[in-house]
Amino acid sequence: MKDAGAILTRYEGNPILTARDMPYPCETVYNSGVAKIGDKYVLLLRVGRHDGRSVFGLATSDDGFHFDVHPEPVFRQATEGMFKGPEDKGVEDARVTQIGDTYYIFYSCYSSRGFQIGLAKTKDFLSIERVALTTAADYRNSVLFPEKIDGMYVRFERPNFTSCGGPGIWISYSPDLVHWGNQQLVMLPDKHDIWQDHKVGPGAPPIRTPRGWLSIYHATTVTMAGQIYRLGVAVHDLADPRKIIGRSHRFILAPEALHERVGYVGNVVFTNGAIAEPDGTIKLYYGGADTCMNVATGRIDDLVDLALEDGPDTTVK
Ligand code: BMA
Repeated sequence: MKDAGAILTRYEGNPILTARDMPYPCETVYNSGVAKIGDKYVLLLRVGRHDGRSVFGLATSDDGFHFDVHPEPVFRQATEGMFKGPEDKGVEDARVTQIGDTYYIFYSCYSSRGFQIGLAKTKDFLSIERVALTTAADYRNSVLFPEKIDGMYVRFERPNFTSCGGPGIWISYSPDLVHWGNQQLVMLPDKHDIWQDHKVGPGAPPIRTPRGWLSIYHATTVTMAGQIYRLGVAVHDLADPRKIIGRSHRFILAPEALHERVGYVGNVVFTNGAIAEPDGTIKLYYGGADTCMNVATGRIDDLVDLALEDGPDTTVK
């Protein structure tokens, strides 16, 4: 069993994208959704512009490490219709799940009323179509499972409210991706683990493994210098992902490099997606200090081993 801190290896060329690499003016580029179209790696970038709002940019790569950035943003706040009000302060933190040849994107619609989760879809990331507002305010993020379970689409979601034991991960189900119901709490901050005692939320969309759904999630604790964002791992039952059959008491990634510790929001590593490769490795993409994009690699089996070693989660009774 590898030490938790040795499971992921940071790419030596990090950060892979910064504002200086962008072909249009921006302050930050981070928290990107990820996908593969054929052999091409795709990042749907969260790009912070000089009005403080975020838009989505696009970057593509042949190797997953060196990215070319599309000359213009590909998705901006809505200027008409149902999404206009909810996206008044921009669009943030895309999470991408491929089902068939369609890529579904859950993203945060940000306004003075808080956050709602929007659903959009695309086949090429150049033309992205809005589908639905899938929550009321105030929900920060959602990740869609890549397949139906018992005939229903499934997602993890994180409401912003702090009742029910703290900001935690919930599950919900949908027959059509638009209407979501049967919400249930599945994971809470663990009061015994300092690094994840304040907030937990979904990170990368779940990855199917023979031993369960691998969930890489974000977790925080509060310090005198604000919250520290780290990444943790859990494994959920394949047939019923409400059951967490393993959750590690140790984190797999913490702010360490200077560009992860210093930036727009310091001491943050935050993931919106990972690519599971056919050889059993993973490329985990993550924002550093809400300012730049990074990637780390590891073995899926090592992450699953780590989560299962500490046994089932007991934070939700
Ligand atoms: C979360 C989200 C993320 C951000 C993180 C750290 O609540 O807003 O987009 O990376 O805070 O600031």
